[in-house]
Amino acid sequence: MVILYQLERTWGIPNLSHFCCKTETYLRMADIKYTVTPTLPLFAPKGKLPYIEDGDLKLADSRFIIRHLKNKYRDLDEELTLEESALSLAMQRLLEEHLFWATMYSRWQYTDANWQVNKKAIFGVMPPVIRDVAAFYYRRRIHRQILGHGTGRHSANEIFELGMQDVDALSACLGDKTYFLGDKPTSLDASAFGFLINTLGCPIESPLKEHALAKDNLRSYVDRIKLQYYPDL
Ligand SMILES: N[C@@H](CCC(=O)N[C@@H](CS)C(=O)NCC(=O)O)C(=O)O
Repeated sequence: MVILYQLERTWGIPNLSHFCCKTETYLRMADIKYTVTPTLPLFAPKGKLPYIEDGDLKLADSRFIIRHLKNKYRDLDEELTLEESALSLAMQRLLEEHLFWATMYSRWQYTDANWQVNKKAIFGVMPPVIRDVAAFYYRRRIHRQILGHGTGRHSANEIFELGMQDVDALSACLGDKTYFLGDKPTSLDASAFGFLINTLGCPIESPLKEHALAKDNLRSYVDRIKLQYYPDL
């Protein structure tokens, strides 16, 4: 049985970590049995969540986890053509290596109101003094990551302009299809759901969220997948 280590659930969404949500969604879409253990990145083998245990195997990073799940349990991408596989990879990179940073900026840096919501969700369970110290150091760490990626060197308007381009591309790619690559879910949908719900479906306010909410197809895609795969939420 797979044990998924991820952040505690909050905000009425599967996970406030895009990557944890992606991984759990793959497990559910592929109908793989698993249990969840809430934890913090501090305790993860590579310092980031998610990671899994499967028997003697401990594996970090959603990409390696999903590769393992495909090999051992069920490959949601097995029917894709080479061209579809290439598109899937490119869109996942867009979601995970680009759009991700605009959403991180929204949560950790953009406004104090967003930071307070984010802080409460992640550090709220800690005792007051520890909470403030942990939040201060962790926020500094994430600011450095956003800067190191390059996103943090731009103005808010520029960051959201770049994020909106991603949202436009995702909306155009989905069109009126049920899933990104047709009528069956693939690993791209696990990723897209994880990142889109964390853009338009969480209580972090920004022009990027507004822009994504204005895309009817993305909004109903997220609602549909949430309803279908997370009826327990
Ligand atoms: N490439 C990794 C990225 C995982 C990742 O960035 N996880 C975030 C949570 S959304 C994390 O644990 N960050 C902690 C940190 O960077 O300190 C994956 O696909 O799993």
